[in-house]
Amino acid sequence: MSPKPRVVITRKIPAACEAEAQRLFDAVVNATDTPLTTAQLQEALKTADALLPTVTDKVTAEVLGVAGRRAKIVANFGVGFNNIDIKAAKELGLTVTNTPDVLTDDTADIAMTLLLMTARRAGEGERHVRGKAWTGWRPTHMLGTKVSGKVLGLIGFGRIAKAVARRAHHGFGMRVIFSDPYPPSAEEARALGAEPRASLEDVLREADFVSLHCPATPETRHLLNAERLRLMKPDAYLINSARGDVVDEAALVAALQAGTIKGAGLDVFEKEPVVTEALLGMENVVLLPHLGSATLDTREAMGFRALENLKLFFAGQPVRDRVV
Ligand code: 8YV
Repeated sequence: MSPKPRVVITRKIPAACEAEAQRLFDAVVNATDTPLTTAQLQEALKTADALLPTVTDKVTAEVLGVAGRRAKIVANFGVGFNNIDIKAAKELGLTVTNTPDVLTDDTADIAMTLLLMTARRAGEGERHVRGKAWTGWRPTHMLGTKVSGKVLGLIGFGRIAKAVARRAHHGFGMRVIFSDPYPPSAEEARALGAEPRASLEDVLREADFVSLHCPATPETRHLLNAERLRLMKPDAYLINSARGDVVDEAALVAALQAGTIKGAGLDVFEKEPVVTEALLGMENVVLLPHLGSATLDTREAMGFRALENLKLFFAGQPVRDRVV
């Protein structure tokens, strides 16, 4: 019997996934659960048949191009793969997979959580109660923004955006508009209660809430820059559960400080885990530590999906979620 393929798993994963990884493979888990360095990632690629990284691992061209590389597949734990240099992987003939579908609902839930929390001032209200500042109910206390009937603008209309549209339209009675370079059929959009707009700029001008759902690529880096943020209504909110790179965080801080937008709900940041200091002091901003897919059910499903890709690869079959 040939030895089991060796797989380096860069972070602690749910126990059930780790057990399955040990059963299927000669799995090495990073017991320290801290991000691996460039040298450690290179070492992993030299000594293992596969790497199972996450968003915190910078799998650069330098890492992938290490001399004496043994690994032939990188099975990312996550749907986003901006942590991996896909162009380099392609050039080197490496297979890269991700974990779509299984985290769609959870991530859509986090986008709605941020939307509701910013609109209804939930973070601020929590701090108010915990800070023992609450003196009691009054008609004008902590008034927020009504969500029902408002316009939600989705930038990108892939799996997660569609799940947000479904929740927002059918659950919260919002009007949904979107822009996407690859729009769905008119029928599919209609079923979700979503109307296409010709451009991203049109969405920004019309929406009361703008929610980002595009991948982080060189083309979408700072898609929301100072100029585009200026197109948003002064009483609109920005929600980001996609990737920090899509927003120019300094420009967002400037817009919030100048009051040209009303608030923001952020699950992702440009330099995670570092968050621009000014944001930490803003009451009209809700900040979450990249919790999009953070439920046990979904993290297990993500782990099993990454392992399924590895299993298929080592069985010589087509992987389920090929990126390249
Ligand atoms: C992941 C995410 O948990 O899957 C993604 O792209 O943003 C998160 O939900 C994280 O990125 C781990 O790779």
